[in-house]
Amino acid sequence: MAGADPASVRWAQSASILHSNGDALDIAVEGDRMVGVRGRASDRVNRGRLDPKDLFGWQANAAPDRLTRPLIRRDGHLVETDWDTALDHVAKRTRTLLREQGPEAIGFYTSGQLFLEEYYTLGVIAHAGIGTNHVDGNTRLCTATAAEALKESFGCDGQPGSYTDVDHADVIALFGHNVAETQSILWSRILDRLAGGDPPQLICVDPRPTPVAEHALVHLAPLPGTNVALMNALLHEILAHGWIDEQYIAVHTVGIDDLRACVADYSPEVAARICDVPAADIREAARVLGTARRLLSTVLQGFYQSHQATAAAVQVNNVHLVRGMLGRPGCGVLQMNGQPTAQNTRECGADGDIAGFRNWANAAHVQELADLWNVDAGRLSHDGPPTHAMQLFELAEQGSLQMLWVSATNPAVSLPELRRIRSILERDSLFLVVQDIFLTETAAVADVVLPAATWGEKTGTFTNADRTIHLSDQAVTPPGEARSDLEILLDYARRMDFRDRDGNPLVHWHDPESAFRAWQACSAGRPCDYTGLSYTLLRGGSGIQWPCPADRPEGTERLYADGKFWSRPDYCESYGKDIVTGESLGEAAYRELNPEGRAMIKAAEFHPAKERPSADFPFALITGRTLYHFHTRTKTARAPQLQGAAPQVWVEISIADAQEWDIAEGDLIEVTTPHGEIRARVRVSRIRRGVLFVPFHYGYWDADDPAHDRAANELTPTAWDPASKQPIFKTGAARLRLLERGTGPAPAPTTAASAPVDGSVPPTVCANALVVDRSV
Ligand SMILES: Nc1nc2c(c(=O)[nH]1)N[C@H]1C(S)=C(S)[C@@H](COP(=O)(O)OP(=O)(O)OC[C@H]3O[C@@H](n4cnc5c(=O)[nH]c(N)nc54)[C@H](O)[C@@H]3O)O[C@H]1N2
Ligand SMILES: Nc1nc2c(c(=O)[nH]1)N[C@H]1C(S)=C(S)[C@@H](COP(=O)(O)OP(=O)(O)OC[C@H]3O[C@@H](n4cnc5c(=O)[nH]c(N)nc54)[C@H](O)[C@@H]3O)O[C@H]1N2
Ligand SMILES: [Mo]
Repeated sequence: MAGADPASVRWAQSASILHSNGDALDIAVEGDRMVGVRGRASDRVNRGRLDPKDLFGWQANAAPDRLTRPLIRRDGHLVETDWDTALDHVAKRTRTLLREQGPEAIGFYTSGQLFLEEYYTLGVIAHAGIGTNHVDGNTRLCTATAAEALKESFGCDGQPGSYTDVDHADVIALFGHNVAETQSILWSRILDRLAGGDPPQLICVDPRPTPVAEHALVHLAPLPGTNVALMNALLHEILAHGWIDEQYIAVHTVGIDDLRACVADYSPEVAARICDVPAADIREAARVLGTARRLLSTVLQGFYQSHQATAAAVQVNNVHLVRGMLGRPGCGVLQMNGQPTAQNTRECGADGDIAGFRNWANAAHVQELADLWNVDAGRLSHDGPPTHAMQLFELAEQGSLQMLWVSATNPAVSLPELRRIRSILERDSLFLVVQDIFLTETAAVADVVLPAATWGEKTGTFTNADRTIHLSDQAVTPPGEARSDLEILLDYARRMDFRDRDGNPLVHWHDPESAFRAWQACSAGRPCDYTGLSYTLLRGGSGIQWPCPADRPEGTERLYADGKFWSRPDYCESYGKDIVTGESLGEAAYRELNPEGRAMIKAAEFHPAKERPSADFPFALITGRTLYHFHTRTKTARAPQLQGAAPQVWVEISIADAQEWDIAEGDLIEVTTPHGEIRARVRVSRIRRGVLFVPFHYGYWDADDPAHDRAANELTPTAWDPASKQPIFKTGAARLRLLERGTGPAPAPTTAASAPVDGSVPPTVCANALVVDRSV
């Protein structure tokens, strides 16, 4: 808040929008300008702490290149226009397509970064207004596997654990989760425990030397794509030693015999060969997991975006089920979220689910929604779940999807195999609407660009990874003519004149609070029950964890404390799938498997990935994040402290591989896969041998460097997990070629998993003094 006069500052309540941790903060406002942020000490999640992205990222709101007017494509160029022209054009195209092709010509691709009220409105417009099943979010790239793993094990989405489990656990196991860089405040909470009187033991499963790995008692660094083999060996050891809760298994679960039979074949030696991890380390990790008294596990993209994603994530749930470690302090599973509001996309049915964790395959659930919205159930029923993102793009490629409305996501950088994605987005047969705050790589090829007001400029609620709901108040006026995503959707609904069965407006709310109330009605009686909440309750104190039914407005800390699951056949969100093939089970099979609504132990054999290192492509390629940037950097590149700390793409390589290939810190290399190539400077790090890591933050819409040769997704394959349909960003094969010797170190941070082995690289500084430029 440097530069501001404390006396003239007012504070607006909010929470972080740059990760899923849900760190509560207040935005400082002077006049009508943001001048800083401070953590909210009263909040259960962060107790006042903030991470670097939160401390500096808000500056992007005031970037001079914000979109301030709608744009429309004329004669091949995007030109400024007014809202009436832009939205009438969109509404007219919608009506023409509905008349000539039907609802399935229209699709929506949204985000994990809007607010709950916006997703609910979008879901109602798409499903009940248009009647299309083509609705998904970038949550497909992010937490589709989290949701799927929860449905497969517990019958329903919903995080069993709570962040307070960190305070009680004696073992914390992190599976493919670099929490130190991606949820730094949760990591601070773990560091507090490590520095305290009764420190927990950490288990880390990650091929990179993350800060978590450095603090771990056991660090397992498997070859990418082999998580299932490793998990099966851990379960093999746990079962073989009888480190299980027989009573819990007998009373609360089904499926233990299948698991026993399956993991019998996965001795630590077998897994050691597949994963290239010492068998002794697997034994030691299994002992720690098996003898923990209070075990907390977290799972994230190292599992969700790797080969056999759902199958691997479900095995973590299995560890907790066989050990009876759920619903008690310190005993939790967090199938993590990544984006700040991903949980809400899922709850509201703006992704591949329907609203309120209802089951699309259960006619009674579809009827409930039809009754609530007062529309014909026939409009909402389909013979499959909502279309997944990769399929949306495939339909556009084939030409049957002719209008795609993209909100708050940048697929031209974040989807796999970008060469193909670009060609789809640029197709003449696709009418592309992009709703964003900047002219991104995706917006640049749109037919209509709608300028959104964002976090801090609009009011709404969102829910973090441990089910904590926060209110985010409007702090300042949006720039120019930018409008909140909710206002844009409401205006579109008015222009489309969507009506219910009685001829009344289908979307009958008019602002955030009335949208929230509409959602509350939809959530009533479902697991994500919000009926006990209100904006008033959420204002002033701490965030609150759902379920919050009317008789429990203080919320619920842990799920399944009573050993009862939301998995009864009539109530569950999904009838489940074969977690290896992805085939749906169907109602009859589910009723037979789980008539009483218990937790389900589901086993999975390991199968090797299709794309893996070979003579032509000798390295395993993985991609991911760094501490200082958020995704495609539309916000963090506009905060000088963050951009300065990680200004340009790099590629991490192990010491042994660097020696073998005669490559040194700072050299420029070309990385090639069967799908494309990029150029990047080399960071020699302690990453495991045989693996290259490239951060995916660096797109190609950059005035200083507009080339298509640095985005990690030039390299990734069009491939997804059969059960969750989440794209596989973390199991590929690559080769490299030296282009030019370096003259200095790679532009990679020294402070985290990308730390150099070369001690002479100057340390990364993320300036902590902040100067507000008052001249703008
Ligand atoms: N700083 C920062 N924080 C963020 C974000 C951001 O962009 N920047 N984004 C947010 C979002 S949306 C998300 S989804 C989360 C993601 O948070 P994380 O999942 O923690 O981040 P990633 O870097 O994608 O991947 C985590 C780790 O997976 C490991 N990994 C790769 N392949 C494998 C494998 O096959 N097996 C195993 N066991 N591990 C593997 C990588 O080495 C990496 O360290 O972060 C959130 N927080
Ligand atoms: N190779 C590789 N690819 C990956 C991943 C990986 O690990 N490796 N991770 C995947 C994951 S987990 C994720 S979550 C995705 C993220 O991928 P994206 O969603 O494409 O990334 P973002 O940069 O967060 O894009 C969000 C967009 O929304 C805009 N925006 C921000 N706030 C608002 C708002 O309030 N309203 C509107 N309308 N727009 C707004 C931003 O300017 C930005 O353009 O990437 C995925 N892609
Ligand atoms: Mo994500």
